[in-house]
Amino acid sequence: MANSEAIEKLKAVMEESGKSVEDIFNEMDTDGDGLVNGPELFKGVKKLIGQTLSPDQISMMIMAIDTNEDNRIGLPELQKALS
Ligand SMILES: [Ca+2]
Ligand SMILES: [Ca+2]
Repeated sequence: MANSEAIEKLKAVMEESGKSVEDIFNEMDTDGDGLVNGPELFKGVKKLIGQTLSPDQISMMIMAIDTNEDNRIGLPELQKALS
């Protein structure tokens, strides 16, 4: 599965469940530090869309979403990716 597909699926899950980007973000940010890191994204994608991504796919997805290059996904970055 390509990253863009994972992002599209997240969007679909969000729309179908009536969740906001913020809800999705908070579900992924399990340690509550306001950023989603690799392991959190891996678990979040697995939980939300039922897909197990490889570490490479997770890195690529972070690179695609991460605009300030801190290797973490912030809420504004996820909002941009899912809008
Ligand atoms: Ca976190
Ligand atoms: Ca970032």
